[in-house]
Amino acid sequence: MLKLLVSPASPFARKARVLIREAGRTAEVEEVQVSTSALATDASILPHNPTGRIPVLIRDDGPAVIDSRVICRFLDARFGSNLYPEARIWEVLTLEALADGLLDSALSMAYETRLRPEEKRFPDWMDAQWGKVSQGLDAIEDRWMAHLAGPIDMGHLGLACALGYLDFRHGPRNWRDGRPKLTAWDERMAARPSLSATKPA
Ligand SMILES: N[C@@H](CCC(=O)N[C@@H](CS)C(=O)NCC(=O)O)C(=O)O
Repeated sequence: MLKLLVSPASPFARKARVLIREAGRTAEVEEVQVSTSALATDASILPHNPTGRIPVLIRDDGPAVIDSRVICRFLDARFGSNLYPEARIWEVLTLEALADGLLDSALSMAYETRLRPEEKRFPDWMDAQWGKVSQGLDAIEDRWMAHLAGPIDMGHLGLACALGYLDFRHGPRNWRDGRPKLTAWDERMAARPSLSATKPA
């Protein structure tokens, strides 16, 4: 049995959890909840991932797999779920990387407000990180909607997880403003059972 180290709020872990549900293979992966943060690592992660980050996929047939992009690729290969179709592989990987890039910035902003003491916070850092999120969302609204109208792949799922995290941690910044196409797309995606079952909490 595969074990996936997750937390209910983690958008990177959510990508793998969504893939497992899209593939209909929940019976084959035990999701193990850990409580970890950049300042307080859950010790159970470290033997598998020395950076202390989740998600981690613990296998019974080989070494653990780390990083959501590697885990999703591994699970897709194992399940044959075809969420990385060869015919458009570079677009899929690029969109997944872009969604992860939004998440890197959004997560670092959440750490800034949730972990850093108030007197040490740096507003310019927050603005610069939100700038990256905004630029990424604008690029998607301008250039990726044709891809997003096509069959579901891991780029779509990664992006839906990133948008869900923006709502979860940065709702007041209202990412939907000025992005009607992405807003409508997100509404349709959020109704998928894989995404509604894994909403961050
Ligand atoms: N690039 C990694 C990022 C993983 C990541 O940053 N995970 C967060 C939770 S969403 C984490 O474990 N943070 C704890 C830490 O930074 O020590 C991935 O795609 O899996």
